[in-house]
Amino acid sequence: MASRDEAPKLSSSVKLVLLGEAAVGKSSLVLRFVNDDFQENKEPTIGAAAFLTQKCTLPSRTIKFEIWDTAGQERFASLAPMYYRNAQTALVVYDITKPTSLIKAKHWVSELQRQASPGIVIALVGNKLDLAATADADGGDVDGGDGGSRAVLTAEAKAYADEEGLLFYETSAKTGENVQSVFEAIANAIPESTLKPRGGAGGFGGSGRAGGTGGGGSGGEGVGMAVNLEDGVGAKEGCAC
Ligand SMILES: Nc1nc2c(ncn2[C@@H]2O[C@H](COP(=O)(O)OP(=O)(O)OP(=O)(O)O)[C@@H](O)[C@H]2O)c(=O)[nH]1
Ligand SMILES: [Mg+2]
Repeated sequence: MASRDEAPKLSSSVKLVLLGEAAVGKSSLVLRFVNDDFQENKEPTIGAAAFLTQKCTLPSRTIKFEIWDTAGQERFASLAPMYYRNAQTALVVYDITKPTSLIKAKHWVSELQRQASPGIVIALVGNKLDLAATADADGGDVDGGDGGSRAVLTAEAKAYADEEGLLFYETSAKTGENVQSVFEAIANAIPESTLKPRGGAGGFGGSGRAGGTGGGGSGGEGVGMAVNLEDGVGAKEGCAC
């Protein structure tokens, strides 16, 4: 009889894509998750997507996330399918201070439901929770200050997420609140049947080539460049998951 206790931990790579309106904090969430860092004036992602990896060690499995952080600006939207096509999981991010960003997030969710892999695990993430001010999750009284307060109710977004069968979290890349929890929840939610053994990185057109189409005439700024922090400062053994 095989001993369950001695069964090797499942170790797999998981392709994760971040989608959402510009400036909702996708890159900031990744920066917090991978480097435990935050930048107040983070520059927009330009061209296509950035690529980073991060390991997440759970009691039952080790997941190496291959993270594709897409550019939210509308002019890059047509590039997104090449990142979500093979993704096993997607973080669809909105900004809790911007209702239009939730509308955009819903568009991404329905596009994923129509066009991504059938078993894709989708998490809806309301970011910038630190700006929620004093408005309560279901009270919803926006304090009308300097644009820095909640404008999307937790209950509204949660109800939508429940309806669509999405994971749901509110996060702050700035303070780090709930950021690890999102990735941990995703790591737990990926069905074992879709986990592939480690070593099969790539996909998305191979070799991390991002974008490719001539969106970036002005050059520089990492246009179409895949950045893999695994070999550099970004890689961490395990995460707080
Ligand atoms: N207060 C606050 N600001 C945040 C948070 N997350 C991101 N920001 C700020 O919001 C701005 C946009 O963040 P990014 O991470 O670049 O947003 P993005 O979604 O990657 O934007 P694109 O790359 O253009 O799609 C930056 O100035 C960040 O510092 C957060 O949780 N709280
Ligand atoms: Mg970005």
